[in-house]
Amino acid sequence: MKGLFSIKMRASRAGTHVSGAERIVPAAEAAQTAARLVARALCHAKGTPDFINVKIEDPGDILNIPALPVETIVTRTAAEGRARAAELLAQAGIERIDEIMARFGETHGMRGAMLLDVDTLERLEPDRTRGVRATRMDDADSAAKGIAAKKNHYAEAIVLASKVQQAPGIVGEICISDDPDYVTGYVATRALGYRRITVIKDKGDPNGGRIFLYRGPREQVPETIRFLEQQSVLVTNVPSLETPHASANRFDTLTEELEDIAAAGLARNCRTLDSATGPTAVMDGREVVVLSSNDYLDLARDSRVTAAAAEAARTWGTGSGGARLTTGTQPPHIALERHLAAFLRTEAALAYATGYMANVGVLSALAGPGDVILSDALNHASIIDGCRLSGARAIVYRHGDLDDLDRHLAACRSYRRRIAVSDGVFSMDGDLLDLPRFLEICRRHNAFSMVDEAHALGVVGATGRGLAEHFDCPHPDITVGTLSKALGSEGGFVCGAQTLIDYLRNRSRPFIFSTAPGAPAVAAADAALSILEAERERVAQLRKNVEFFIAVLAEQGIAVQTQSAIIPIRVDDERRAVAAADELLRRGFLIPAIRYPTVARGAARLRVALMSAHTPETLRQAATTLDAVLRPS
Ligand code: WAQ
Ligand code: MG
Repeated sequence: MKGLFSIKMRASRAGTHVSGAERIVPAAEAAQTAARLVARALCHAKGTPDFINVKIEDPGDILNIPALPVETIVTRTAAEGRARAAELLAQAGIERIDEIMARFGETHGMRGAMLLDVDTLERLEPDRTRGVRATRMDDADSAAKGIAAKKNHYAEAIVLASKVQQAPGIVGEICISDDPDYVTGYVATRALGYRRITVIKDKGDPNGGRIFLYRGPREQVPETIRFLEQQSVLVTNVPSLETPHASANRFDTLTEELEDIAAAGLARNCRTLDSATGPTAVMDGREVVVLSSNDYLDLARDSRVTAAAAEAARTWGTGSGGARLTTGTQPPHIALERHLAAFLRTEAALAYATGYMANVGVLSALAGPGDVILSDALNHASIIDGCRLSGARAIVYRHGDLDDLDRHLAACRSYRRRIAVSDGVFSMDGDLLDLPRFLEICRRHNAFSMVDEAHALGVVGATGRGLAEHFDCPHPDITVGTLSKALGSEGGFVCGAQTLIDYLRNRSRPFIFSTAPGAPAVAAADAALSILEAERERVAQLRKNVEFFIAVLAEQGIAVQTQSAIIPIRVDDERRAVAAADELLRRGFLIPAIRYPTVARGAARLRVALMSAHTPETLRQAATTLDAVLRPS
């Protein structure tokens, strides 16, 4: 006895084996190791045991042996894995391989291994139900590696396999786990070492086993078994796997995550609409009512807008071919920026390729370490990402709670720049920022005020000029907007003081390093803006539609609220929301389910967005259909 203990744990429930493990550790670590093994047994995936046996004993003579060298063979299917295993055995001079592999039909449910004569294919183990169990072995560095803490298939298998190949007469081993979730197995021989085969069985298959391959005289078999069962062995220099996921194909972690997403009812896919999207569109060969487009004023297919895009394509080309600061600026870009600034009555404007990039571009340029951004809890993802990218301190204040904003700003005097940022119309709830109050607080704390008016432009305010018009108050320091919603095109922009715009042109990386939006998109937005200015009845009609729809929903007993054209209908449960959206689509209404992570978990909703072009009949039908689909059956 050299101050070492052999510790064996086995756990069962109702007489059936649940888990087992063993260690050889210095006396000083025996108590802790035993406790860890018990803890591990108590939280085993197969269930809680009703019996745990821990045996702590003198290990007797200990043989130190080196670990087999390890190599990983990546396979994608069980069939491929077994074929590779067979090839390896052939390399090791073993014949009748197909017959040997077929013996795995007999190993299911065995606690130990089959001991098979490779030449005669006779089973040599005295107890064929149990098999031969290799025990009394450990990684010489197990304590240092913390192996006892949880089941580690590889760590245990490499120790076992290294010991087994030292047994007299053993010429190889094949192992397939009986863990339904563990598809990696191995083939081991002294010459080849330990060859891990990443996929050797199908996921979900509870059948596995071990076959120890023996070649030698019968008289030696008892000594082989004694060695496997009695000889204590410490395995030195066990190679560690490069990564925790080395057993898997590198795409497996992606597949697993996708499976988790799907299981939670959160899988996402793109639907194809086979027509221009207006108040109706063609999907899968039939017409559906679209109640979810942000083309609020139906300008994306307006002939004047599409003509402007076509004309710009002919004149300026479809792509700008360069960043704005190199060769990408053309007259349409300048014209649009002037037009936007004039529309919002600010000094200047700057176009971005998308609204997302405008938010990220402003925040990451304006704020950095030493600055602070105060952001509403329900701000759009692009604002959140802008906060992250900036490296500034980000403080999230409670949604719509401007007292909270005020308090936080009061505590942030020591920062170089303070930026308060909010959606103007909150994109998932349709509610409005109290802009006058927001501006007053920002002014008092000398903080930049920044508002994203993506869902406000063309919708909020008598002529669609957004929150400042609605509240009859000044604009924030920074207005972010989009060309992709009410303006029916694509792209984003920032409006504000000339100094701000000059600064962004020099500092905003999404602006500097993106190819300029193409002239067709830019000209389309410009033309749409002219229509918005000329036809203010579109904005009025949209507002009428919202009021009408809320009224007909109320007739159905569905109470909703909005201050914009976004109307959330709360369903809460993710799967129920998806089922409702599917059923609505079946009935010809396209209203998407909005789920985590776009909104909080358990706050799933159907999100209606109205257009000026929806007719009262359509809206009434939509309300009755929503009622039919959502009414608890
Ligand atoms: N001695 C002999 N046979 C055993 C022993 C043992 N100590 N323990 C298990 N077996 C037999 C038994 O029949 C099981 O059904 C079968 O082996 C599989 O056991 O590098 O987890 O514990 O990532 O499920 C391979 C690791 C993991 C591959 C194998 O085996 C890698 C595994 P399991
Ligand atoms: Mg197992």
